[in-house]
Amino acid sequence: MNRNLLASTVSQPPAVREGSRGSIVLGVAASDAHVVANHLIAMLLRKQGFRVVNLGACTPTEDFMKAAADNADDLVAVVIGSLNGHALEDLADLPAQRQRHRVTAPIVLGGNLSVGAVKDSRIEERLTALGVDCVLRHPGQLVDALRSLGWHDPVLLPFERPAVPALALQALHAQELAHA
Ligand code: B12
Repeated sequence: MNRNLLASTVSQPPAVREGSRGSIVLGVAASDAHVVANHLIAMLLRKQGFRVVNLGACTPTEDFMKAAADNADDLVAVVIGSLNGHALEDLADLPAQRQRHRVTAPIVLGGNLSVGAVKDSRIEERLTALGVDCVLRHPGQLVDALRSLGWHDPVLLPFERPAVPALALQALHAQELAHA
């Protein structure tokens, strides 16, 4: 097979801006004014090496999808927070807007997703039916969730480098020395 043709058929990871693990479009759902968790999550993600496009509170679904389309070249995910309990209503137009702006990146949702002390047990199922790919409880779960959604991390931060390969190499080296 022609080399160029072969290269073009092999799926390539998205181009990533220098010094970044990729872009994340972040914000809070349309009717929701709670900003504290949003600011903390933006800080956390930036510290973890992501480029964050933070749309802030009260962001209509269409704005999330427009920003996703504008940043599609290295987009890792669209991360939406919702605390006031109206996630289902706020994201009702997600299927249409996602299709309209041709967004293929995963949609991650987190926060306090339904109203009242007794939570709607079918909320995750309903949100998934709208096209939400992943529902999380805590922002600390984000990086692992992104990996499980198929994101290929271009950067391994020092504290994330697995210790096992280094130890395995040392053991192999010791074995080689013993047999020398
Ligand atoms: C501060 C506050 C407000 C402030 C917000 C100020 C501002 N600009 O941010 C004001 C006074 C404006 C407000 C208004 C309202 N609020 Co209010 N508010 C709170 C309060 C006291 C704290 C929220 C907060 O900032 N916490 C700090 C952050 C860091 O923690 P957190 O929000 O719990 O987030 C954690 C997780 O949820 C999760 N998380 C959050 N977002 C995301 C996103 C992702 C992607 C992920 C993975 C995880 C995640 O991670 C965080 C860390 O663990 C909570 C009660 C409480 N004690 O939690 C109520 C609360 C959120 N509010 C509530 C309500 C009902 C309202 C109002 C509807 C009240 C009213 N009748 O007007 C309005 C809604 C306004 C609107 N349009 O959204 C309810 C929601 C209930 C529900 N969902 O069933 C709560 C829980 C109070 C309650 N017990 O009833 N509120």
